[in-house]
Amino acid sequence: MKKICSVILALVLLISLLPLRSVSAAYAIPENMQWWSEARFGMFIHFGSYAQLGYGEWAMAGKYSKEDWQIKVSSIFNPTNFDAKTIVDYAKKAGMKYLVITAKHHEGFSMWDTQVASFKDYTGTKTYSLQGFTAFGSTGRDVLMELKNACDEAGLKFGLYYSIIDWNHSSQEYYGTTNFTKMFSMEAREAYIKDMKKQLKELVTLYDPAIMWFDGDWLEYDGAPTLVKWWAKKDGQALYKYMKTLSPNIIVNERVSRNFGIGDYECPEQKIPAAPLKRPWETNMTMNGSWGYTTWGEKNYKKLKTEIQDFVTVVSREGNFLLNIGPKGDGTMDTGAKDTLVGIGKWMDIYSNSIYGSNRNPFGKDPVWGRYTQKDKKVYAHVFTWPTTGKLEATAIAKGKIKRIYLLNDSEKTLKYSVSKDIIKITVPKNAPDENDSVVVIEYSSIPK
Ligand code: H79
Repeated sequence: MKKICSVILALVLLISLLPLRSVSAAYAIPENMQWWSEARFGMFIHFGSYAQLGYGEWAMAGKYSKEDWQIKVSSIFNPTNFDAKTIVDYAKKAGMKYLVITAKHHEGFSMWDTQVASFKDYTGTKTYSLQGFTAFGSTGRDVLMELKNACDEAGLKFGLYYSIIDWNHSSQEYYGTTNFTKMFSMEAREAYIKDMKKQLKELVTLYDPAIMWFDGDWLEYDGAPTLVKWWAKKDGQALYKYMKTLSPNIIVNERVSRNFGIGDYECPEQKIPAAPLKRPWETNMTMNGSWGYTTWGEKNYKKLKTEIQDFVTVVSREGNFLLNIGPKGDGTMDTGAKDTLVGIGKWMDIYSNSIYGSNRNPFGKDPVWGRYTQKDKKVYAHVFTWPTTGKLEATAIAKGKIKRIYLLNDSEKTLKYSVSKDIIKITVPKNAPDENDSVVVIEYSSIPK
């Protein structure tokens, strides 16, 4: 009896010491976010009157009065070469499945024909919007609707960005880079929040966006509102609820009031988390360090390799990638943006099966040579550094039965391999099939639950 007991004890000990190699369980994805979670890749567009200065979307901050900015910048905004179809074509060819464009950024210029009375110029007579304040818009052009229509036609989902802070609105003013705006009175605060909600209702009614992407909420404040800390957690919770009453299936990011767990997903900005987060997430990133168009950004585009590997890294941690373009003042994209989109598209043409609908790295830790994604019974080995030895060492899913191993760019041909313990040694060609990320598919016939 004693002997049996100690054998059992030894067995239990042994099992508990074995490395955990089962497929990691992901968080549940709600029904309305299913498409978003499978999409994995979207286009962010920062476009507003600031684009013509080539100084980014923060160009107004601390440099122009409301009046100056309105007259010298917004009133002459004339993006005559803006062509929604071209932009959506580039997005689609890149493999992007959704698009989010700035309806209103911090400087407060409405890119749609808002009828909410308090969004006015400094004289209080003209509506401060593309249609109410520019010759371009007064002819009836509506760049948001043009994009929405192009998206519908191409089968992309359409989303809008909306800034909670508003450097132009009469309720508040720019107040430095820690608080961003300051309210003039508590009554002004109440009235602004009401009007902001009216604008959001307009946006939902006009464009029926699939995503509402908030920003300008940085206070992370869980207290009673003051003139400086005027946007608090409670306001974010109320805003989130309000959006769902306007449109039950709309997807709302966490920036209704960030870092309180509100909203449908987290949005790390310009960074990739080291591991999957505890709920759905999306990294938003620039191609060149700038959101709104900048002259210096034009010469500062990241390498295609970096873009593709960042994208794959995000997907390997079960995130989405929202990659930004900042069209120029005339509405056209610069060469760097176009080249990047075309380059990613060429890679996606061959490798997108390893991206759409795929899950996190089932092993947790990244392999030394790259990343893993997984979908159904396939583990995709994304090889950033191709082996010089002709052998790739990959991790096997414990007790999984391997069916076949092949290159995603040449799926007819089977690769030779051997398995020892949990290491699969795969014989691969001498040269990397893709200089940015080659994908080896390890297909299983069964994977234990
Ligand atoms: O819309 C884009 C940015 O304008 C907005 N979010 C993305 C999606 C944003 N990014 N960071 N911030 C807002 C917070 C402000 C950061 C700042 Fe600065 C750093 C303010 C002052 C220093 C960046 C550099 C903006 C102005 C100078």
